[in-house]
Amino acid sequence: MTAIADNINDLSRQILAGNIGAGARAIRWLDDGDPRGADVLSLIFPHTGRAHLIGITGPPGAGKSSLTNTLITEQRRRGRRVGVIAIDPSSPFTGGAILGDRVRMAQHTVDPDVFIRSIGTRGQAGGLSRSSHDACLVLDAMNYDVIFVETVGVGQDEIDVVALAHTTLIIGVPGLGDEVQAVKAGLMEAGDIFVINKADRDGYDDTYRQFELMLHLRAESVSRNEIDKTASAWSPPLLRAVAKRAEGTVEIVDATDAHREYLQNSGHFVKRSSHREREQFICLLREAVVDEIMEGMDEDILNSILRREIDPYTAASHELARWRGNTTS
Ligand SMILES: Nc1nc2c(ncn2[C@@H]2O[C@H](COP(=O)(O)OP(=O)(O)OP(=O)(O)O)[C@@H](O)[C@H]2O)c(=O)[nH]1
Ligand SMILES: [Mg+2]
Repeated sequence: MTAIADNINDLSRQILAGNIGAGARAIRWLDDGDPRGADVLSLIFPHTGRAHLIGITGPPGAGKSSLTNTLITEQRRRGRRVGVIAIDPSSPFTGGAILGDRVRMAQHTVDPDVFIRSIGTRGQAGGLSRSSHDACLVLDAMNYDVIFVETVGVGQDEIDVVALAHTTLIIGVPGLGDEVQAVKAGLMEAGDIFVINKADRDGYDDTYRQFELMLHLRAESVSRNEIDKTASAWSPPLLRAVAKRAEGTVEIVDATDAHREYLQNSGHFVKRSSHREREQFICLLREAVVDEIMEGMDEDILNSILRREIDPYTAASHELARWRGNTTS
């Protein structure tokens, strides 16, 4: 085994050759905000854009990791190399969920064609989508064919992450009244494929009917919206699964494959990819500009706002004008 390179040129070459240690190092640099991470990214970026990104989300404990585990097996059976990014939104330090993921996907950790990474959010706003986007790029450069991104569908940040994938899987489970409501509110729009897991549990039929109804309502509102006709050409399937017995796995992979084909044939694969890159670019730009403005900001301006001497809109445009003056002089 070759040693993992310290310099960015060699490390990038190792990443492109699929070296797992090299990929892990780059992801860590990017996660830590180490500038070497961005340098590596600039070298590997031209070699990305090929992988099929599949987001998996749903309520806590819905069986997302168990399902991902069976999906990896089926993807491997179809000859594909698989990357997994598991996001732990709640506890970047304790890593409780991360440990659970490791256990549930343990059988794949010895397979050189499967790479599983867990990433935390480190608390910063927007950090979640940035770290997961960066990690996806590294895995993409390592030539993984399919990349699963697992996140708990509880907050807007998490929904944003999976909504940026090419294909978004929403996982529901029987008997969770409130969670179904949550799914209704935030996740229905984002889903390309819906799966009701734990179909061995009581209440499956009721949950199935609820989802069916929600999908029906969604389809109606889509067909009324004539703006994006091609988007309505895909009608999201509703599937059943028992992840702990690997039931429904083949059908789910058939569906993600069909969705990929649909995206490619309709030009939406490229569209979704560019939307993703655009979001990332704007996010980075916004962060950099705000940092720079804040750095030179007059502390008193905040006090002036608090004293009602100046309103926040005027204060913001003053600060922007000051920054512009500094950058153009
Ligand atoms: N009865 C039943 N239990 C299941 C099924 N799939 C998963 N479980 C169990 O549900 C629990 C949670 O599974 P996970 O795969 O960790 O769920 P998760 O959605 O990844 O959980 P978080 O990442 O913590 O939100 C575990 O105890 C699993 O064994 C299923 O199909 N049927
Ligand atoms: Mg999990």
